[in-house]
Amino acid sequence: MPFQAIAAEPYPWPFDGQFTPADTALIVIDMQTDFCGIGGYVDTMGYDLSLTRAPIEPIRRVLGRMRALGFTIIHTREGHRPDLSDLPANKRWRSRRIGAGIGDDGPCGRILVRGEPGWEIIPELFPAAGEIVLDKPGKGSFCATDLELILRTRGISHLVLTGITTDVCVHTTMREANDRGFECVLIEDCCGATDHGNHLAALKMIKMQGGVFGAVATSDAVLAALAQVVPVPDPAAESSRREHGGLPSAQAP
Ligand code: C5J
Repeated sequence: MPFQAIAAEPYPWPFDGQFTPADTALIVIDMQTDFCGIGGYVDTMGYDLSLTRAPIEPIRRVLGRMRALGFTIIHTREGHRPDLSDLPANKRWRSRRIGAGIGDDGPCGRILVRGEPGWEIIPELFPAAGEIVLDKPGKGSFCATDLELILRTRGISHLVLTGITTDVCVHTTMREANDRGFECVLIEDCCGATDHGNHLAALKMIKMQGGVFGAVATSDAVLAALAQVVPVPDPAAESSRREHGGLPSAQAP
């Protein structure tokens, strides 16, 4: 079931004209309480939660549609082992400087630690049974995870990226994916950053050099593309058309 290209910038996505549930995955990055919930990591750092909560509803719509159409859905969670053995010292040191030490106690449990309430994916976007949930210790989804193996095993070559934050985990993942040859589109209203200027700059960076990391689309454009199915040629009708000099068989003399 192929879908026509999505209206996107700087080119209609994907570059090869069509995408299907068999070759395309939706990635929902780090929609965790720590990044968009009251008392989480981002809130503790003092950022405006409305910026990282803005994509919840657009993601819900795109996720619902792609889920119903049978696309591979992958959710990621940034977080560390409870013993912090995968937490680099510099990451912890920097987070403590801004008053939200990773691994330290906060209103939603230990900040960015696996299994803690703040680390959970928010209820609005909770994964459905059978969807892939990927735990990552870093910003990129390919670093120290089995994401690439999962994508190659499933024959996925195209990625639709959503989540938070645009300029950190989403951008890092898009860059990692692009370098590995995956054809990527980021859905701009399905992403948000702790600084709106950084969100806009991150979108601009993708679109330079003819789409240096891929393309940028809106959720409306994705949903419009998903509403239109490209007809798959019927081999029997095709051979009948050829036999009757190009006329569809119903009209053949
Ligand atoms: C950050 C993320 N911003 N998910 N993580 O630290 O973007």
